[in-house]
Amino acid sequence: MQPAAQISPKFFYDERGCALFEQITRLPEYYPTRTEDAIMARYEQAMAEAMGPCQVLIELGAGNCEKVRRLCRSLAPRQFVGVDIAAGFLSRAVQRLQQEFSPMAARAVAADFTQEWALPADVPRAGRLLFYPGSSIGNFDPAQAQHMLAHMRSLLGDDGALLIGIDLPKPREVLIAAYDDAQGVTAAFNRNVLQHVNRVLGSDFDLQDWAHEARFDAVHSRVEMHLRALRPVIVGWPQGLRQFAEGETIHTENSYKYPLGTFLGMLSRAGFGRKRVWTDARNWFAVIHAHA
Ligand code: AVI
Repeated sequence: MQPAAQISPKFFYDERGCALFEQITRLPEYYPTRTEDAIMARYEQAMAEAMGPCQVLIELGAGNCEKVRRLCRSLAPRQFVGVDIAAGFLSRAVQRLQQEFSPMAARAVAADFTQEWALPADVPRAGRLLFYPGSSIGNFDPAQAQHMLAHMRSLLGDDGALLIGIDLPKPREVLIAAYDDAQGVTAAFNRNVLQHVNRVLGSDFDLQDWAHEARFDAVHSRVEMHLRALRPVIVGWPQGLRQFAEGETIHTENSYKYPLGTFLGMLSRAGFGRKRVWTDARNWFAVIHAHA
């Protein structure tokens, strides 16, 4: 039997994928972005007081740099560093931020978090705040997420901290609707991964052959996205052919929904000390400030 097919979710983020993800964040069903933003708005003052001064604000998975604007206003850092896999999309967003928040110096760093990555050596180590919003940590499996947290801790001096957003467990219907919206934007986002893979790896997936599927796996507390073959499909690669039976799926993404206590434990194991947590009234999302 052939091994179950998988595509890394990092292939979502070509130019079209980034634009589709922006649309997803505005969908009525996709609660994470607006819930996180409401928490950040409501507790802006309290967060700024808890965090204290910040010299260097570093956003991981910065994308369009929308989420960091509030912190640029309230913390007025000297430097901003946006880190993301989608280099072109990121550098345009960083340029806009630079214009708006001058004299803050803003720069873009392209990095793939699934590989070893580092910040440029000239980014000052003192007074760093790492900002990792949107529950993007949920797209890694728990072992990878633990490794990433330890890596983040290693980027901080004793005066540094992490501000991270995590999506919490909630009713299954809410989760499925968020990852299978009525307008089909998430379906287009999921199918677009095939177009990107065709371009990068030279395969010949036909998007018409594949249907979007969102599932909830209660055992692992994660939403899974899959692409299901609508008919028997043969896909060509430079290395050969891959046959898919009708109904066979390609697993494209996991989105873990960590219970708060579990995630706080992961932060402690990664070497983070004092933590403060802000949530919404439904306890759907948490923003955590974790001191180095
Ligand atoms: C980027 N990441 C946190 C999103 C999520 O919710 O897991 C990606 C996404 N996939 C489908 N919709 C949004």
